[in-house]
Formats: sequence, structure tokens, C-alpha cells
Amino acid sequence: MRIVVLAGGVGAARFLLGVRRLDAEVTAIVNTADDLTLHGLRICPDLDSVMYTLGGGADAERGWGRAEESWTVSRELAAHDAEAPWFSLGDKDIATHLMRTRMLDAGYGLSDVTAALCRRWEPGVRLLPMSDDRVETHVVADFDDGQRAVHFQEWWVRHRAEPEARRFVFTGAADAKPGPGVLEAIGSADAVLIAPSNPVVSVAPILAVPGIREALREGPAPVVGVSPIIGGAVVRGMADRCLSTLDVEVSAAGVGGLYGARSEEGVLDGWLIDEGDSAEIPGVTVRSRPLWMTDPEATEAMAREALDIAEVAA
Ligand code: FO1
Repeated sequence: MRIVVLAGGVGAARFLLGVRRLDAEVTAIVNTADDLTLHGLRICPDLDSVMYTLGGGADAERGWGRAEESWTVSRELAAHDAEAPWFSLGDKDIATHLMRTRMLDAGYGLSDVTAALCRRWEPGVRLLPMSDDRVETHVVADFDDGQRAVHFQEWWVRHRAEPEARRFVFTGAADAKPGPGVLEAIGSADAVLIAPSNPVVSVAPILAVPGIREALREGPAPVVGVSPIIGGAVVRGMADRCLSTLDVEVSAAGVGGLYGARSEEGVLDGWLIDEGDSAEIPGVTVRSRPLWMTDPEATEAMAREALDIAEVAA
């Protein structure tokens, strides 16, 4: 059985720990619009969160970066008054960015670089960047000194998503091509799952790469999403701050409606929500069950339920 998962960062990594336990060939198509260049290094937070978590090297508490990390280089950079001291780069993490940047500079695509890094981490699923082309989320927000656009990471990390976001712009998306293997993976999948990631800044950028949304809508595989909202609240992160910018209700129903039914203009055939929530989305098979990813076994059960819906919805 071939499963494709549309993945952001932390929530998706946790979800993939469960999907990986299934007897299936799993491919994760990962958001790269969080990526940024700092100190001359290309940093790919969602790819790294998934790679480190599945590879057993992530700091589970933080959800990003490496376990047993040290921060010597970052402290030295701050002593030099280097850029973006608010974006903490651990010493071990910097090795990943050095390897990635060196390979990118040598002309390898991000998907080749990711495959090379995964030879060390052996995540147990195939990680495909949504695109090898540069796509970056910039946020137009109201700051004290007026409205301006900043890189997503500056809004998210430096400003903790406090400034009211007016718009999310996926710069470069219109000219980006799906990464190598992405359309083939979708076209040959038995099921496509949308991980419980941030719908606005993690899943939407993937769908914004020309060709990916169409491949999902026209492809043979049923598409089933897992709600990132439980009981009207985000499980982790600040997706609520993002949803309010789009005037989308912070609920399982709101996010399901945002993704939309394939039979309309959307991508969903199924929608898995928490047992305490409800959602009526015409054309979409909605099921509810406990959605707390307390451990890989619980997450595996969630993934199984999503596949059951895929079968029914197919
Ligand atoms: N998130 C933070 O809240 N603070 C940080 O200093 C930070 C540094 C960082 C470094 C590398 C990396 O791969 C991720 C990092 N993140 C940090 C997480 C990052 O902002 C993620 O993009 C978000 O968690 C959204 O996915």
C-alpha cells in the first residue's frame, strides 16, 4: 500500500511516527515555505523537524532542532551582533545547515540534498520537498510602526505571531514546480493524508505549488485530512492566529471547510475530527475519534481510521 502525507513540521512529524507503523510505503511531501537563509546557511525547519523526529534525533519537547543541543556558535554570533539572534541555531543543527548549503551551492536540488541527509537519519519514510524551487511565506502584518511584510520566521519566532497578520504571501509559489517525485507519488498513491499541520502556513503553501492541488483533485487516490484543531483550540503552535487572518473559524469544521470537498473546488474526500467536535461538509465523509497523538500507537490508530475513511470515500 502506498500512502502520501502532506506534511508541515512538528504536528506532521508526530503524525508520521504513527503512519510509519503501518504496513505501507510512506512518502511525505513536506512544506518548504518556512525555509530561510541566515548567516549564509539555508535552513529548512519543517523538513528538519520531520527528519530529526523520525530519525530519533529531535528534541521532543521543543519539536524542532536536535536533542542534547548546545548553543555555543549562536552565542558567539550574538556576541558579534550577527543577524536574527532571536532565531536560535543549535551547534548540532548547524552541521545540517552546513551540509545542506554546501550541496545546494554545488548545484544539487533540495530533494537531492534531503535524500542525502536522510541517508544518515534513515527516517523510514521518503521525504520529498514540495518543490526544489524557492518558496517563502512572508507575512504582511500591523507593527507598531505601520504595516509591513516580514519573513514568516520573523513574525512567528521574533514576534510570537502577535502583530495582526493581514496577509500570508507565498513568494515564489506561482513560479515553483512540484519537486522531483511529488506528482508521481500523488499519482500512484492508494491514499493521500493531510497531516494535522497548520492549514494556513504549512498545508496551504504545498497546495499553492502549481500542479499539486490539481494532482490531488484529479488523482486516483482519496484524500483524507486530519483536523489540527481539537475542541476549538489548536493542539500546538499558533494556527488560530493564522486562521483568524483568513476569517476562518478556529474549529474542525472551519478547517475542513477551508480545505473543501473535492466534489466542489477543494481537495477532501474525508475529514477526521476529534470525538468532541462536529463538522458537516457536503461531499466529505466526516468521522470522529480521539485525535490526541499521545504516543505512536495512538497515532497509528488515527492513521488507520483515516485510511478506513479513504476506503469508504474512494
Ligand atoms: N522556533 C522558535 O520558536 N524559536 C527558535 O529560536 C527556533 C529556531 C529554529 C531553528 C531551526 C529550525 O529548524 C527551527 C527553529 N524553530 C524555532 C522552529 C521554526 O520556527 C518552525 O518553523 C516553526 O516551529 C513552524 O514550523
